Amino acid sequence: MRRRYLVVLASIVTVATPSLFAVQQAQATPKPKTTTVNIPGEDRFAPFAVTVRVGDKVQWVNGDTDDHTVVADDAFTTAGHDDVNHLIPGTASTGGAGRFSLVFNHPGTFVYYCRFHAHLDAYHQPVAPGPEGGIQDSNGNFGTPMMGIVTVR
Ligand SMILES: [Cu+2]
Repeated sequence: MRRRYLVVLASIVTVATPSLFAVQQAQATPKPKTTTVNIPGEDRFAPFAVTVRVGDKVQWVNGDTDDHTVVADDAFTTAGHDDVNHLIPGTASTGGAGRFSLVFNHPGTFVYYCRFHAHLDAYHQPVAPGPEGGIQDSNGNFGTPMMGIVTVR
């Protein structure tokens, strides 16, 4: 009687164990997602800030007629992809929206800007280029650099 009980118990453990591991693995590694940052028909990234998980992809889609860039040489960039300097052609160049994507493999902050419509100042902060191509508000100020932030958790 006792021996039969042990055999039944061993069978349950053998059958149940693999499915328990499968459930734990599914929870530990969620399927990677793609988050899109659009460039509308003006000099900005929309949305300005996105938050993704480790392993996710961020895709930039340039729907503007002008070319734009994704540049990251910022001292505060910690999520990888330092020294990115990538041109994303506008619709006037290629007839369709240019695309560029990066996969983020560790947590941190990815601060980026467009080198045509912003640059870094002496403190590594993105600033608008001014009359040469900045976004001028109704008061005549060039205060909005074309930049964005990806936070990777
Ligand atoms: Cu730009």
